[in-house]
Amino acid sequence: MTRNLIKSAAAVLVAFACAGCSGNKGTGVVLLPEEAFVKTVDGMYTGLYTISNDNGMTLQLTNYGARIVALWVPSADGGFKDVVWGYDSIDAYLNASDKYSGPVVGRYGNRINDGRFTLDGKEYRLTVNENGNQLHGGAGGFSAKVWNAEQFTDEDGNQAVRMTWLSEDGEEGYPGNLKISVTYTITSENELVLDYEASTDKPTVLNPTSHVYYNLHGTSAKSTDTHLMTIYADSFTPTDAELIPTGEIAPVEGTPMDFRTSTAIGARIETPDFEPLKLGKGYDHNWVLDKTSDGTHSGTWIAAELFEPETGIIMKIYTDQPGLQFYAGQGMDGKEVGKRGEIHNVRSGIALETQNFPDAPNHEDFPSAVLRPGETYTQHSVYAFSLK
Ligand code: FUC
Repeated sequence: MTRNLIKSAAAVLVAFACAGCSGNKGTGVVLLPEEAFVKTVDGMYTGLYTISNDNGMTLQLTNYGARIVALWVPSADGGFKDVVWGYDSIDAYLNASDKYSGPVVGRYGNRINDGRFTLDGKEYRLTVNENGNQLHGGAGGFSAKVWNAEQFTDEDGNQAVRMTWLSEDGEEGYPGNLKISVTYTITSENELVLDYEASTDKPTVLNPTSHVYYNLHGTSAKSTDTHLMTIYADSFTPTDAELIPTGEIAPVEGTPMDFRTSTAIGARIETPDFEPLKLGKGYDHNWVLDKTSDGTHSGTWIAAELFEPETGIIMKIYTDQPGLQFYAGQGMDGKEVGKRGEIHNVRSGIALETQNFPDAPNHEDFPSAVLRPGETYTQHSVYAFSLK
């Protein structure tokens, strides 16, 4: 009798606990608490935003860097896995030595040689933050800004968060006041959709991307070397030792860069004497996407497919961008402690960034990254989750 009373009291407590779960129905989903993300940074409030679908797939975002902090997707065991790297508080993000865990990066994702480019005959000097080059829009780029966030339900009934930022003329050296928004949507098909939109009042260059470290094991305690990957690309852009493209477009055929058929990430990553892997200390390159459709997701092509046999989780990436940066996490050193107390060991999270080619503003034969007044920049990228 007493035991039953205790049991029903526990049931009531669980029911109350779930009333605060933002509609989350996923078994085993452990939400980060909103309080841990409340702070004032640069005079703006940071917060945590949670959206989900009826299947229980759940996304948590903070507006600091318009950043993904958790993404719970179904796994083959009937539960859910959080497939992104991250930390459990805003303070941990502010103090992290790796600034690129989950944010939108820009204005220019990846590198701009020597931190300079010429547009309409005028040279622009950017801030530099890596070997005299600019990486991911500079130290004060999009990933370091507190964006405005608005949570809403879209016309299809999907939960969404729109992040907006006004990047002022001269920010990190870029011309033009640039208005940008990135909308994150979780669909009923277990897709995470990112829609970018931007406009400027002066000619400028732009290449925003989502810089998330994925691990389909659902824990950074396990290496991503076991993930099987397909990249739909016949060629890639080789780089110099500072990872700046040489301008060459090289075929992947016959090299460890060939992911046209599903291959374990760890299978060839340490291939000796293959120059691009030596320079990158592993995979850290831009693949030139084939732009072929698999018949789904109109207006995009399939960029990559990632699969982890242990959890059965598949992630397919669709985009309308010409390139995909695949970085295998070789810079991780095991010093950072993330969510659930997990250590971020070497190659325990991979970045797959839909993008224009690195340093395109300095290569006439790369796709143009120029945005002019009156034009609208858009990007549509989909991360579709399923099980095998
Ligand atoms: C990727 C890489 C870089 C860098 C960064 C954090 O985009 O291209 O080398 O380490 O992420």
